[in-house]
Amino acid sequence: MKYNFAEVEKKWQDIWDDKQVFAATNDYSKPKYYALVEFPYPSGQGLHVGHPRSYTALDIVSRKRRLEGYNVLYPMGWDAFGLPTENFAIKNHIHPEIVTKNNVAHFKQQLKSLGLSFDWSREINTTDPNYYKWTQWIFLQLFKKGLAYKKEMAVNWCTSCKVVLANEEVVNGVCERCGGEVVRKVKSQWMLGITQYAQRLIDDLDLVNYIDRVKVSQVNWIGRSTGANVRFGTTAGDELEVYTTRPDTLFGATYMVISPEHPYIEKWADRITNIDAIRTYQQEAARKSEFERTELVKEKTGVELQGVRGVNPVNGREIPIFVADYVLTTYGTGAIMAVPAHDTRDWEFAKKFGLPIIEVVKGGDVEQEAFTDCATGVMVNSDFLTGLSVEDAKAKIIDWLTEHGKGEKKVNFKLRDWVFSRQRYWGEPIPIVVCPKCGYVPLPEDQLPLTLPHVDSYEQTETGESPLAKIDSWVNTTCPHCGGPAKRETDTMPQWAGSSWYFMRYCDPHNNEALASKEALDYWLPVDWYNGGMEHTTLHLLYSRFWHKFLYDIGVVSTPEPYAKRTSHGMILGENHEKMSKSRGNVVNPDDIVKEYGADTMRLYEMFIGDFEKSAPWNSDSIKGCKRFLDRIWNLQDILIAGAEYRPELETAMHKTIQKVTRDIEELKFNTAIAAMMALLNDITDTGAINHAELKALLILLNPFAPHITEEMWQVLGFGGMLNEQKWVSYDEAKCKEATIEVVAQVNGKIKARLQVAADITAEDAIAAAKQADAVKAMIEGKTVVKELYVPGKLINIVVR
Ligand code: ANZ
Ligand code: ZN
Repeated sequence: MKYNFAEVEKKWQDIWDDKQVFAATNDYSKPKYYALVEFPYPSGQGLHVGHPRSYTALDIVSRKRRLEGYNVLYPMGWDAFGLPTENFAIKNHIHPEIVTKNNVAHFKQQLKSLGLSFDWSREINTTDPNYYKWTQWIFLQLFKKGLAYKKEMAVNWCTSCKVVLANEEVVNGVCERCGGEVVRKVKSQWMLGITQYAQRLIDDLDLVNYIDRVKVSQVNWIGRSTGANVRFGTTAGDELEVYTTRPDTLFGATYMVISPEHPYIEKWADRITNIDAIRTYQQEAARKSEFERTELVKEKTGVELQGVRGVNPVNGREIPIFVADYVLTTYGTGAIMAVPAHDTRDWEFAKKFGLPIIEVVKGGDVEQEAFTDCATGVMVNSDFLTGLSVEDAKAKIIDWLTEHGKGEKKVNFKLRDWVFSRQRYWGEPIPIVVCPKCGYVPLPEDQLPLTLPHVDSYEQTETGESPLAKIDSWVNTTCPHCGGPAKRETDTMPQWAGSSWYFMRYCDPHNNEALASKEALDYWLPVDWYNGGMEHTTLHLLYSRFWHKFLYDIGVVSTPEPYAKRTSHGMILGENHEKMSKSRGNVVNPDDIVKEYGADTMRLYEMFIGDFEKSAPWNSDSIKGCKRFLDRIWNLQDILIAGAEYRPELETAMHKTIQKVTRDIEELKFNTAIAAMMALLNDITDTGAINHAELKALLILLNPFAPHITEEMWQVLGFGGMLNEQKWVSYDEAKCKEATIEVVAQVNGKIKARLQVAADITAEDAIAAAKQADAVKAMIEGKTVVKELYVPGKLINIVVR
């Protein structure tokens, strides 16, 4: 009887759906397990074969946990606000709501066809007003605590999307979404004060179990740096404050640099004799992205500011001040002391502009290149610092600066506050009213959700305002505070908003009184295991940790961290080892695979494709191998015999495989777990039979990977109940070891015999056994044995002369 996967898979998907088999219960007395995968953006392209890699992995974990007796929450939803849908809507004149609805329907049908055990009763959608009501509510709480504020600032402006981008959305100097040119533009923006949480976002990584590369990239992204703020004098009278990580090199400062946006340029405009040249330079800098400005390989540019000079606080020496765009306005104080002898960028700049290079740390040849090593150097040319190590000099100069009121120790972070405004339609409206008398007034909570009005066109205004600005009836409102005429904020939230707290909503998705009940949050959080792409390590993961910590601070959630464990899967590449993309024509559509081979094969294959954490190329032959394996499992029915215990000849193999699969799933080694089951199948067929106990155990082990075929066999064979209601199989540690093993016997390094010996045989017995083998006997008779040795589990070698 041939296995009809299409029929069987549909059958079980319907049964699981009807019986809500995978719905998490609200019985909070049970031990819980919360498994989470990043919810997808429902794009027009539909599911990609990369999605099921993550979803299947945690589906396996979830199914295993259910069999282990946990109340499992494995939810799914839609991160549906955002640019691609809006751009599609603009192009095709279809409301983004409809576009979203269609895309979601398509995605959902695709996910269901994979037999993923999501609890669909908890499905959420970030564009649903019942959902974004709470996104807006969180924003209001942030606002009330001063963590949401408005600020005039230079922002990244995508010239083609006509939208302000977060720094993180500018990749290699171009727009992450469209590849368009990005320039700087000053705009008033809503900001979120994530930097106030920077230290905790680093420290609390100690509380969680994240894979190392995720931890490392979070720490690097936050970019903590310690140094000092130093106040230089100027001939204009003002103090000019710089941030430096190397205050020890203060005697080597030969010039200063301020960023083109530094406010002193305006302040000193009357004194600056070359103000026109400076203004021209400012305009050029404004056209460059931050990435371009700081790129090391780019040739340094700058203009000396004529008319004002800096004064070094340690020696009163006057040095020139430059305006140069390699100094950013948004980091430190927007001004630096330049030490060309020991900083590469300063060295390049000094060489170009013919500025002096003074060595203050011995150890390199500063005429050839900057000597940046500070671990071994000794201070020179530095007055009271001379002779000290760099570390000691740092401490001493900071003391000196503090004493003289010229500076102090300072910690800085690379992390910036989060630009939270978008001049777009398809996002959550920001629930703020702008009153000419009262300023920014939060919308009263009972007026939430503030829903998106319908508009005729989704384009921004010419000046780059949100399309909401065009609807007078929506914009004009009354001030909740004074009752006078006022206007609504027309900016919307960025796509990252909805995903910053979605894992909380799953805990209690239909709640209208709170984002979720305290009881539900206390029970389910933290998420026990969260898997997602490395590309979300710095943005989504950091943003959601920040929101969670804020909500922890105001008592909404009870744990300081949202995710107890975070792992990340590798990308699935095209058959030619290149990234899958439409333009390369190497995209594999999951629907085609499911249709041709079935969902179980697709699942098994995606888990067998390679190390879960590494990228892996698609391979059509390997899919066929997985299909064959499942067909052979199906055919085990033909050799089924009675028996309620493992047969002796299979006992070790059974226990060993159970142990391996049980452990491998926990360690993300899905590929080796599958390989172990394949090996067990071979062992079984070698014996020519399988009994009930053996088949039951094998079906339970395989069920999380291939849920349809295993459930069907369980039913067909009348094993009783549904497979998903059974218990995970246990193993006996002592029985996992082989009773006998094969070792080779060598004489003078040449293999003479293969022996079956007890796995725990002593060296003495092994050597004795080898000597009994005829071929060995023949070789050593009448000779002198000069050496004998047993390599446990492998070989016996006898050296004769
Ligand atoms: C003098 C110096 C001497 C520096 C030396 C380095 C080496 P982190 O925090 O590790 O990235 N810097 C400070 N503010 C800056 C800004 N707004 N734009 C560009 N560069 C800036 O590095 C901090 C160092 O980067 C600071 O220490 C400063 O150069 C520069 F041998 O000051 B240093
Ligand atoms: Zn008012």
